[in-house]
Amino acid sequence: MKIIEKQNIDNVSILKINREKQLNSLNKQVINDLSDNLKEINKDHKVRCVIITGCGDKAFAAGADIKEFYNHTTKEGSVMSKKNQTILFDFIENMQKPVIAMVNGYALGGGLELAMSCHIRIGSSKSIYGFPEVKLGLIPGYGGTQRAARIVGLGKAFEMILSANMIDAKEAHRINLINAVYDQENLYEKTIDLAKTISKNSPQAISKAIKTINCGYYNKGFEEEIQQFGKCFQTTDFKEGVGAFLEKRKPNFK
Ligand code: CO8
Repeated sequence: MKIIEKQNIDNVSILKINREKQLNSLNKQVINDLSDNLKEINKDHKVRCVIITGCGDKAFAAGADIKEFYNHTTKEGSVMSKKNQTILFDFIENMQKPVIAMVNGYALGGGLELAMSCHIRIGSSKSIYGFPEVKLGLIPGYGGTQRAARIVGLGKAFEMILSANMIDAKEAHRINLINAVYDQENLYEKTIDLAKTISKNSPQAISKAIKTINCGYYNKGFEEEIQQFGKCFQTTDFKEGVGAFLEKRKPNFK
Protein backbone atom coordinates (compact mmCIF):
# COMPACT_ATOMS: atom_id res chain seq x y z
CA MET A 1 0.00 0.00 0.00
CA LYS A 2 1.47 3.35 -1.05
CA ILE A 3 1.09 6.27 1.34
CA ILE A 4 0.70 8.57 -1.69
CA GLU A 5 -1.54 7.18 -4.44
CA LYS A 6 -0.88 8.62 -7.89
CA GLN A 7 -3.26 8.57 -10.82
CA ASN A 8 -2.96 10.32 -14.18
CA ILE A 9 -6.00 11.44 -16.17
CA ASP A 10 -5.00 13.00 -19.50
CA ASN A 11 -2.56 15.76 -18.55
CA VAL A 12 -3.68 15.91 -14.92
CA SER A 13 -1.85 14.14 -12.11
CA ILE A 14 -3.82 13.35 -8.95
CA LEU A 15 -1.98 12.68 -5.67
CA LYS A 16 -3.98 11.20 -2.80
CA ILE A 17 -2.76 11.04 0.81
CA ASN A 18 -3.53 7.47 1.84
CA ARG A 19 -3.70 7.54 5.65
CA GLU A 20 -7.42 7.61 6.16
CA LYS A 21 -7.56 6.11 9.67
CA GLN A 22 -5.24 8.85 10.96
CA LEU A 23 -7.28 11.45 9.05
CA ASN A 24 -4.50 11.78 6.48
CA SER A 25 -2.33 13.58 9.04
CA LEU A 26 1.08 14.53 7.70
CA ASN A 27 3.76 12.26 9.10
CA LYS A 28 7.34 12.13 7.82
CA GLN A 29 6.54 9.52 5.20
CA VAL A 30 3.59 11.46 3.76
CA ILE A 31 5.68 14.62 3.50
CA ASN A 32 8.69 12.89 1.94
CA ASP A 33 6.66 10.82 -0.53
CA LEU A 34 4.47 13.76 -1.52
CA SER A 35 7.61 15.80 -2.09
CA ASP A 36 9.28 13.03 -4.16
CA ASN A 37 6.16 12.63 -6.33
CA LEU A 38 5.92 16.38 -6.93
CA LYS A 39 9.59 16.68 -7.85
CA GLU A 40 9.09 13.98 -10.47
CA ILE A 41 5.88 15.56 -11.78
CA ASN A 42 7.54 18.98 -12.05
CA LYS A 43 9.97 17.50 -14.59
CA ASP A 44 7.32 15.53 -16.51
CA HIS A 45 6.32 17.45 -19.64
CA LYS A 46 3.15 15.39 -20.04
CA VAL A 47 1.67 16.71 -16.79
CA ARG A 48 0.03 20.15 -17.03
CA CYS A 49 -1.82 20.37 -13.72
CA VAL A 50 -1.70 18.62 -10.33
CA ILE A 51 -4.46 17.86 -7.82
CA ILE A 52 -3.69 17.00 -4.19
CA THR A 53 -6.39 15.41 -2.04
CA GLY A 54 -6.94 12.99 0.83
CA CYS A 55 -8.36 9.45 0.90
CA GLY A 56 -11.91 8.98 2.16
CA ASP A 57 -14.53 11.66 2.70
CA LYS A 58 -13.60 12.78 6.21
CA ALA A 59 -10.25 14.53 5.87
CA PHE A 60 -8.01 16.29 3.41
CA ALA A 61 -5.38 16.33 6.17
CA ALA A 62 -6.05 16.90 9.89
CA GLY A 63 -2.66 18.52 10.44
CA ALA A 64 0.88 17.48 11.12
CA ASP A 65 1.11 14.12 12.88
CA ILE A 66 1.00 15.22 16.51
CA LYS A 67 2.28 11.86 17.75
CA GLU A 68 5.57 12.38 15.90
CA PHE A 69 6.73 15.60 17.52
CA TYR A 70 5.77 15.39 21.21
CA ASN A 71 9.39 15.00 22.34
CA HIS A 72 10.96 17.53 20.00
CA THR A 73 13.42 20.14 21.28
CA THR A 74 13.45 23.75 20.02
CA LYS A 75 16.19 22.86 17.53
CA GLU A 76 14.38 19.76 16.26
CA GLY A 77 11.15 21.78 15.88
CA SER A 78 12.85 24.49 13.83
CA VAL A 79 14.80 21.99 11.73
CA MET A 80 11.65 19.98 10.95
CA SER A 81 9.69 23.12 10.10
CA LYS A 82 12.43 24.46 7.81
CA LYS A 83 13.13 21.15 6.06
CA ASN A 84 9.48 20.39 5.37
CA GLN A 85 8.70 23.94 4.30
CA THR A 86 11.53 23.66 1.80
CA ILE A 87 10.86 20.20 0.37
CA LEU A 88 7.07 20.43 0.27
CA PHE A 89 5.23 23.66 1.09
CA ASP A 90 7.53 26.16 -0.67
CA PHE A 91 8.19 23.62 -3.40
CA ILE A 92 4.48 23.40 -4.25
CA GLU A 93 4.06 27.16 -4.27
CA ASN A 94 6.97 27.52 -6.69
CA MET A 95 6.18 24.60 -8.98
CA GLN A 96 6.10 25.20 -12.71
CA LYS A 97 2.70 23.54 -12.90
CA PRO A 98 -0.48 24.70 -11.16
CA VAL A 99 -1.42 22.71 -8.07
CA ILE A 100 -5.04 22.47 -6.91
CA ALA A 101 -5.96 21.34 -3.39
CA MET A 102 -9.19 19.33 -3.61
CA VAL A 103 -10.31 19.65 0.01
CA ASN A 104 -12.51 16.64 0.74
CA GLY A 105 -12.94 17.08 4.52
CA TYR A 106 -10.95 18.47 7.48
CA ALA A 107 -8.09 20.79 6.48
CA LEU A 108 -6.56 21.62 9.85
CA GLY A 109 -3.20 23.01 10.95
CA GLY A 110 -0.52 21.62 8.65
CA GLY A 111 -3.30 20.23 6.44
CA LEU A 112 -4.68 23.71 5.86
CA GLU A 113 -1.13 24.96 5.37
CA LEU A 114 -0.70 22.30 2.68
CA ALA A 115 -3.91 23.48 0.96
CA MET A 116 -2.76 27.10 1.24
CA SER A 117 0.57 26.37 -0.41
CA CYS A 118 -1.38 25.14 -3.46
CA HIS A 119 -2.29 27.76 -6.07
CA ILE A 120 -6.03 27.03 -5.97
CA ARG A 121 -8.33 25.40 -3.36
CA ILE A 122 -11.64 23.72 -4.16
CA GLY A 123 -13.65 22.44 -1.18
CA SER A 124 -16.49 20.01 -0.64
CA SER A 125 -19.56 21.36 1.15
CA LYS A 126 -18.56 19.17 4.11
CA SER A 127 -15.00 20.47 4.35
CA ILE A 128 -13.87 22.14 7.57
CA TYR A 129 -10.96 24.53 8.05
CA GLY A 130 -8.96 25.75 11.01
CA PHE A 131 -5.68 26.29 12.79
CA PRO A 132 -5.88 24.31 16.08
CA GLU A 133 -2.17 24.90 16.84
CA VAL A 134 -2.58 27.39 19.72
CA LYS A 135 -4.69 24.77 21.52
CA LEU A 136 -1.59 22.58 21.42
CA GLY A 137 0.79 25.31 22.62
CA LEU A 138 2.08 25.70 19.06
CA ILE A 139 1.84 28.10 16.15
CA PRO A 140 1.37 27.15 12.49
CA GLY A 141 4.84 26.03 11.38
CA TYR A 142 4.39 25.20 7.72
CA GLY A 143 3.99 28.73 6.36
CA GLY A 144 0.49 29.33 7.74
CA THR A 145 1.32 32.55 9.60
CA GLN A 146 2.43 34.03 6.28
CA ARG A 147 0.08 32.53 3.70
CA ALA A 148 -3.14 32.90 5.72
CA ALA A 149 -2.85 36.68 5.83
CA ARG A 150 -2.14 36.84 2.11
CA ILE A 151 -5.14 34.71 1.26
CA VAL A 152 -7.82 35.88 3.70
CA GLY A 153 -6.37 39.22 4.89
CA LEU A 154 -4.74 40.16 8.16
CA GLY A 155 -7.83 40.41 10.37
CA LYS A 156 -9.29 37.03 9.40
CA ALA A 157 -5.84 35.41 9.63
CA PHE A 158 -5.46 36.73 13.20
CA GLU A 159 -8.97 35.56 14.09
CA MET A 160 -8.48 32.06 12.69
CA ILE A 161 -5.01 31.51 14.16
CA LEU A 162 -5.65 33.08 17.59
CA SER A 163 -9.13 31.63 18.17
CA ALA A 164 -8.37 28.17 16.72
CA ASN A 165 -12.04 28.16 15.70
CA MET A 166 -13.02 25.91 12.83
CA ILE A 167 -15.04 27.27 9.93
CA ASP A 168 -17.24 25.46 7.43
CA ALA A 169 -16.93 25.47 3.65
CA LYS A 170 -19.49 28.23 3.16
CA GLU A 171 -17.57 30.60 5.41
CA ALA A 172 -14.24 29.50 3.92
CA HIS A 173 -15.59 30.40 0.50
CA ARG A 174 -16.99 33.72 1.73
CA ILE A 175 -13.58 34.81 3.07
CA ASN A 176 -11.77 33.57 -0.08
CA LEU A 177 -9.92 30.80 1.72
CA ILE A 178 -11.28 28.46 -0.96
CA ASN A 179 -12.02 29.38 -4.57
CA ALA A 180 -15.19 27.31 -4.91
CA VAL A 181 -17.37 24.88 -3.00
CA TYR A 182 -19.24 21.85 -4.38
CA ASP A 183 -21.27 18.99 -2.95
CA GLN A 184 -19.08 16.01 -2.13
CA GLU A 185 -20.47 14.00 -5.06
CA ASN A 186 -19.55 16.75 -7.58
CA LEU A 187 -16.22 17.76 -6.06
CA TYR A 188 -14.03 15.41 -8.07
CA GLU A 189 -15.65 16.12 -11.44
CA LYS A 190 -15.65 19.89 -10.94
CA THR A 191 -12.02 19.92 -9.84
CA ILE A 192 -10.95 17.76 -12.78
CA ASP A 193 -12.89 20.09 -15.13
CA LEU A 194 -10.92 23.07 -13.83
CA ALA A 195 -7.62 21.16 -14.07
CA LYS A 196 -8.42 20.19 -17.67
CA THR A 197 -9.31 23.78 -18.57
CA ILE A 198 -5.99 24.97 -17.15
CA SER A 199 -4.17 22.14 -18.98
CA LYS A 200 -5.30 23.45 -22.35
CA ASN A 201 -3.45 26.75 -21.84
CA SER A 202 0.18 27.48 -22.58
CA PRO A 203 2.35 25.64 -20.04
CA GLN A 204 5.22 28.05 -20.63
CA ALA A 205 3.02 31.08 -19.95
CA ILE A 206 1.48 29.36 -16.91
CA SER A 207 4.84 28.67 -15.28
CA LYS A 208 5.86 32.28 -15.88
CA ALA A 209 2.57 33.54 -14.44
CA ILE A 210 3.07 31.45 -11.28
CA LYS A 211 6.61 32.78 -10.86
CA THR A 212 5.53 36.37 -11.40
CA ILE A 213 2.50 36.23 -9.10
CA ASN A 214 4.63 34.70 -6.32
CA CYS A 215 7.35 37.29 -6.83
CA GLY A 216 5.39 40.01 -5.09
CA TYR A 217 5.00 38.00 -1.90
CA TYR A 218 8.44 37.12 -0.54
CA ASN A 219 9.57 38.43 2.83
CA LYS A 220 11.34 37.33 5.99
CA GLY A 221 8.20 36.10 7.74
CA PHE A 222 8.77 32.45 6.88
CA GLU A 223 12.15 32.45 8.65
CA GLU A 224 10.60 34.10 11.74
CA GLU A 225 7.87 31.45 11.76
CA ILE A 226 10.49 28.68 11.74
CA GLN A 227 12.30 30.24 14.76
CA GLN A 228 9.10 30.92 16.77
CA PHE A 229 7.68 27.49 15.94
CA GLY A 230 10.84 25.86 17.34
CA LYS A 231 10.65 27.95 20.53
CA CYS A 232 7.16 26.58 21.22
CA PHE A 233 8.68 23.19 22.01
CA GLN A 234 10.40 24.49 25.17
CA THR A 235 7.20 25.89 26.69
CA THR A 236 5.08 24.26 29.41
CA ASP A 237 2.02 25.13 27.28
CA PHE A 238 3.25 22.82 24.52
CA LYS A 239 3.64 19.88 26.93
CA GLU A 240 0.15 20.55 28.31
CA GLY A 241 -1.48 21.12 24.89
CA VAL A 242 -0.06 18.12 23.07
CA GLY A 243 -0.21 15.98 26.25
CA ALA A 244 -3.94 16.73 26.48
CA PHE A 245 -4.51 15.73 22.83
CA LEU A 246 -2.68 12.43 23.31
CA GLU A 247 -4.60 11.71 26.53
CA LYS A 248 -7.87 12.70 24.82
CA ARG A 249 -8.71 15.49 27.32
CA LYS A 250 -9.06 19.28 27.22
CA PRO A 251 -5.88 21.31 27.88
CA ASN A 252 -5.61 23.50 30.97
CA PHE A 253 -3.21 26.36 30.26
CA LYS A 254 -2.02 28.17 33.43
N1 CO8 B 1 -1.99 13.85 14.27
C1 CO8 B 1 -2.01 12.55 14.63
N2 CO8 B 1 -3.12 11.81 14.70
C2 CO8 B 1 -4.29 12.43 14.40
C3 CO8 B 1 -4.36 13.78 14.02
C4 CO8 B 1 -3.14 14.50 13.95
N3 CO8 B 1 -3.09 15.78 13.55
N4 CO8 B 1 -5.65 14.10 13.80
C5 CO8 B 1 -6.37 12.97 14.02
N5 CO8 B 1 -5.54 11.97 14.38
C6 CO8 B 1 -5.90 10.60 14.71
C7 CO8 B 1 -6.54 10.51 16.09
O1 CO8 B 1 -5.53 10.48 17.11
C8 CO8 B 1 -7.31 9.21 15.95
O2 CO8 B 1 -6.40 8.15 16.08
P1 CO8 B 1 -6.76 6.88 17.05
O3 CO8 B 1 -7.98 6.28 16.42
O4 CO8 B 1 -5.54 6.03 16.92
O5 CO8 B 1 -7.00 7.46 18.41
C9 CO8 B 1 -7.78 9.22 14.49
O6 CO8 B 1 -6.93 10.14 13.82
C10 CO8 B 1 -9.21 9.68 14.32
O7 CO8 B 1 -9.34 10.95 14.96
P2 CO8 B 1 -10.47 11.27 16.05
O8 CO8 B 1 -10.90 10.01 16.73
O9 CO8 B 1 -9.97 12.39 16.90
O10 CO8 B 1 -11.64 11.75 15.08
P3 CO8 B 1 -12.84 12.73 15.46
O11 CO8 B 1 -13.80 12.65 14.34
O12 CO8 B 1 -13.33 12.49 16.84
O13 CO8 B 1 -12.17 14.22 15.45
C11 CO8 B 1 -10.75 15.95 14.60
C12 CO8 B 1 -11.67 14.76 14.27
C13 CO8 B 1 -11.57 17.11 15.19
C14 CO8 B 1 -10.10 16.40 13.31
C15 CO8 B 1 -9.69 15.48 15.64
O14 CO8 B 1 -9.06 14.30 15.16
C16 CO8 B 1 -8.61 16.48 15.91
O15 CO8 B 1 -8.81 17.46 16.60
N6 CO8 B 1 -7.39 16.25 15.38
C17 CO8 B 1 -6.25 17.06 15.62
C18 CO8 B 1 -6.29 18.29 14.75
C19 CO8 B 1 -5.12 19.16 15.06
O16 CO8 B 1 -4.88 19.61 16.17
N7 CO8 B 1 -4.31 19.48 14.01
C20 CO8 B 1 -3.15 20.33 14.12
C21 CO8 B 1 -1.92 19.53 14.40
S1 CO8 B 1 -0.49 20.53 14.74
C22 CO8 B 1 0.00 21.06 13.22
O17 CO8 B 1 -0.59 20.74 12.22
C23 CO8 B 1 1.21 21.92 13.20
C24 CO8 B 1 1.59 22.27 11.78
C25 CO8 B 1 3.02 22.73 11.73
C26 CO8 B 1 3.92 21.55 12.02
C27 CO8 B 1 5.31 21.88 11.75
C28 CO8 B 1 6.12 20.66 12.18
C29 CO8 B 1 7.54 21.00 12.29
